[in-house]
Amino acid sequence: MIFDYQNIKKVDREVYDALNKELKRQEENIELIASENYVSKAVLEASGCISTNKYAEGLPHKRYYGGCHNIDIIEDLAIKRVKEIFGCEHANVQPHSGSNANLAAFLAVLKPGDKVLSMDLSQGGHLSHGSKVNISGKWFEFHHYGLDAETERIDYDNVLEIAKKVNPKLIICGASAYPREIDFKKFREIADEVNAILMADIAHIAGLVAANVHMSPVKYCDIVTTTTHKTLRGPRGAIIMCKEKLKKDIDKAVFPGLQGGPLEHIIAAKAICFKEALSDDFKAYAKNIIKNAKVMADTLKKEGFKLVTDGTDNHLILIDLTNMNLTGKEAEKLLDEVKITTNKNTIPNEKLSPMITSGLRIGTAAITTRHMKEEQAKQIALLISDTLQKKRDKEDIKRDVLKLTEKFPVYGVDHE
Ligand code: DSN
Repeated sequence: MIFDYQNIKKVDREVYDALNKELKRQEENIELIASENYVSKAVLEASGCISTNKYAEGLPHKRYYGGCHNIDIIEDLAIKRVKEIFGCEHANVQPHSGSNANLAAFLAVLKPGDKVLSMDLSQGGHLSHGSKVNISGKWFEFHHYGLDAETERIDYDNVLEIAKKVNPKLIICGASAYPREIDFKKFREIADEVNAILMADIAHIAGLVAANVHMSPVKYCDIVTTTTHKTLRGPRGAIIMCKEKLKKDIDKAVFPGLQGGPLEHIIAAKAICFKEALSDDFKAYAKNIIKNAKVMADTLKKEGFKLVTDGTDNHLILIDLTNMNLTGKEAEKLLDEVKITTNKNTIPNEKLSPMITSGLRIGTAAITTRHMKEEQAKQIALLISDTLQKKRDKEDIKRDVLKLTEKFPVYGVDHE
């Protein structure tokens, strides 16, 4: 039994107790962290399966270890399914994480000191896209584009202007906190004008792209990286897709360039996630993620909240709290107290530190997995409003949260 943990209980009571508490938290809380989701029981089972025992350095059928024939079947399936979902020419399913996938992509096409253009972290970009505290920012010369001050959207003319000035070897499109559709075709045109390689990091929107409810970057980009655990709803990990011409460089960069043995149990879980993502159910799921986000955004606006870009096209909403006399840190804490889980986030032209922030990021991937629909999305937005605008007693709100999550179980199993 997947949540039985009887063996863990026998060996390690402390870990067992913490796992049970975490199971209870995941069932009871409303999960709104835009980068989180709940995997299926099949994906969960594979994540803890016997493939964890196997070394399989190399690629299917070209390994540095014996006994890999069963592992090869699974990794072949994962690669085949990625190609089917996204229509890419080549896929490597071994990166342990999104940051590793990005670093491997850099290793494949850049030399230390090369120039790269990406979205600024404080405007919605990602740490591994050249932040000074990350290896990417230390080893490469990163330049950044931001958002238009008025619309808070990507200004493609401005990106082109910066690209012409900087002349980067690589341009990265893709973000961690951008609520609007990204136009990958426009990025291709910009990259072509300055003769740059184009890479998309679609970690946040991969599930939406897989279900064809967001424009796909695959046709336009030389390299596409993504984590597998956000809207794609797979295990914690990542993949890299690329054009045939970069296949060898990407594969060599992942191993032996950056990683050793692939996590074959996680690759099994990825293979299952990709099978799930090919289903009609998943397509309906991705549509519902967006519907729920739109209802939540509209309700929050009616309740007086300012949203970055005034709404959303995808799974996430970025609330600008500057008119609420609240910081992101305070809002996150208030919501935590009523069992609604979110994260503080910088907003465009942020005045506060990343540990405080003026924004709050929320996303609908996880609530949609537990089959919540527009009615519940609206209810959750009202619960957020009640909490942050202190309209009702906290204990009262918490009771409503518990009632709601009880009606929409995640795994539907008892915890101690
Ligand atoms: N840390 C992830 C997020 O929350 O967006 C990105 O990797």
